[in-house]
Amino acid sequence: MLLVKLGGSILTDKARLRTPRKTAIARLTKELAGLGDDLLVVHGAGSFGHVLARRYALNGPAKSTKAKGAAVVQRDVRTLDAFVIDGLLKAGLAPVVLPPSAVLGLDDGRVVSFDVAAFRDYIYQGFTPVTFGDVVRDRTRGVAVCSGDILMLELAKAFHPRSVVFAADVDGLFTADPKRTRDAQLLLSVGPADLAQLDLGPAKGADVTGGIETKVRRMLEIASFADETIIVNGNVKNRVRDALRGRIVIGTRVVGGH
Ligand code: IP8
Repeated sequence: MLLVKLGGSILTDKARLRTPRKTAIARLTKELAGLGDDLLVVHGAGSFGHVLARRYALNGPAKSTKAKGAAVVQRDVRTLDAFVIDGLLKAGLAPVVLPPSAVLGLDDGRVVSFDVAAFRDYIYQGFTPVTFGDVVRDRTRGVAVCSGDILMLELAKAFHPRSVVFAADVDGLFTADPKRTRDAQLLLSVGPADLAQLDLGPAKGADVTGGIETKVRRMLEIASFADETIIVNGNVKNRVRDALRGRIVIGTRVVGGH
């Protein structure tokens, strides 16, 4: 089993509301065809999710007014998902959409239900399940934002993938933000003990689903359920494909406490 997350920053222009990067989506979806193993695809929300989720305070406390904002963001992330599905169909795969709003429930941000059988059954039938960052029901908050990273963790726990690949818009994890610090060094591997080396300060314009620290901690947990976990640059042609094929590529290997 292979598990990939296509980050929202490569699929969309994160600074412009609802702006897909269509060429990148077409190329990346093509890279996911012909891998010779079952595949689960997760993608981020990018500017189809984060901008309005913040504006409508969808991660905040329960309020009767949240439903309308949530419905808009749910529609928007499905719009982005449709571009991904289109690409996967053109690449010759049989994608099936399993939206978190339908298959996952939270309680104060923690997963309390997840319909893993839907994923298992579709895989068995030869489909490629696709899911994404979404707005879902939450027992405490009414509704809440659910990052695609949460789906990555649930799927890793359930399927113990051979390979997990995170496609980012940089080469991997760095000692500092590579977009702001010129001498930031790429980390070839990161484990729980390396957290202290990272400059985990609040990133500018951090996602509504948390900053880099939350993401790295979750990746370490995901890595503990997989044989190999790597963060690679999805903007570089064939890097995601090669990483999923098990080739040695530039990136940061994530080593969880097995
Ligand atoms: O981009 C965020 O998912 P992510 C989901 O995978 C929304 O963190 C709706 C902002």
